Amino acid sequence: MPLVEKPQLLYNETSLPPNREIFIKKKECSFTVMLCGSSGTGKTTFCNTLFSSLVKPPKTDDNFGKEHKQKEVQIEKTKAIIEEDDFRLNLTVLDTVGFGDFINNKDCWDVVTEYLDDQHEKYLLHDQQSLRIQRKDSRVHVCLYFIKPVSYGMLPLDVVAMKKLSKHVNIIPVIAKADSLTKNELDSLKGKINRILQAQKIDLFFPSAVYSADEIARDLSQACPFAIVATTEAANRKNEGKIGRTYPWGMSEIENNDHCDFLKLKDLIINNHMLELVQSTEKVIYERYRQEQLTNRKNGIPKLNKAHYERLNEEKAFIQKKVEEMSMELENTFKEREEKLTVVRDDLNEELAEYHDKVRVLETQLDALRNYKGSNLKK
Ligand SMILES: Nc1nc2c(ncn2[C@@H]2O[C@H](COP(=O)(O)OP(=O)(O)O)[C@@H](O)[C@H]2O)c(=O)[nH]1
Ligand SMILES: [Mg+2]
Repeated sequence: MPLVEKPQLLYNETSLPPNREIFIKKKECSFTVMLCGSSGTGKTTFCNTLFSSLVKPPKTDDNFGKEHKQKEVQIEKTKAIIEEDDFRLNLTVLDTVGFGDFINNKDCWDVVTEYLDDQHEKYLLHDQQSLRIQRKDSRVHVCLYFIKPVSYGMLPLDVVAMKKLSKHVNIIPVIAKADSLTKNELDSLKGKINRILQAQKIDLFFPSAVYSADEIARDLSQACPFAIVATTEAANRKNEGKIGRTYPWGMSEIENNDHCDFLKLKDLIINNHMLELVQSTEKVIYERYRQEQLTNRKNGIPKLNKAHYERLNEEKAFIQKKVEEMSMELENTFKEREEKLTVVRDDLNEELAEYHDKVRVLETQLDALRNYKGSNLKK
């Protein structure tokens, strides 16, 4: 797993939470963010833009298309230490490489939900140890789900995957590459996505007014799904103090609320609600996992994961096949025996019929003899 210690700054400032003094007294905190969406939706670019640093290496000609060589979704972990003044953020970024990239994407969220649960499980096991100070926390605090900027809304995969993931992690939907849509298209797409999310009762993360002012929290909630624009090319970044993607006809500014919701999302994740995301993971998501596991599992029995299920299913399929083979074999043996017995029975019946004929002939001969003897005696 790559560790980028003090990654190269993209513009001369970092993006650490300004409310960090309330956040953590020990001048250090760990934050894990997951980026979920298909390749090319701009996950890497957005992550680097959000943390203003080259946290994840952008695609090069060498690693281009490597995600398409894998058979299954892979969770790629990158760690970075971002420091500002006295504060240190231990950042972990998880990329879901290959998610939604296959022809058949059925169950591709399983790898992700399995990973999320595994981290809860590790924490649960550490929680049950006597020395809890040493416990490591690899739980994921937020998952940004990247939706493609297409006018029809969301793919069925997005709906199902978000529904599944929302039970395991704080989920925030984002509309990737918002600069490829006009304002009207973007508004209409947001409306469509919100209607689908509500109809499907997908449980998203919404900021509460406890961590920021009432209106800010409301404004952030209303901006969901967040339309984002991102760039890492230094040349595009500072144009008269503006950061954005430049086009021959103008610039799509990243830090302009009229162009996209990047600043709002940054407010939500870093500036005002990072602590809320961490606490919601602890108090809602982990607590739900803990209760579920401790009520459904006997003490000391490890959690069954996908590999276990697969092994159990394989064993079940093997036994089923064996039983089917044995019953087929038995049926064939019965059939063979039945056929042999029928042949023997038919032979015996034929023999019996022959004997009957012989008896009948003998009886007629006997009758004839008796009649002959009777007529001779009368004479
Ligand atoms: N138009 C536009 N292109 C973007 C944006 N973000 C990223 N890209 C481009 O999309 C391509 C794929 O981005 P990348 O971050 O590697 O996607 P990933 O595969 O999801 O990590 C790159 O060429 C980026 O420059 C955006 O907001 N708008
Ligand atoms: Mg990437």
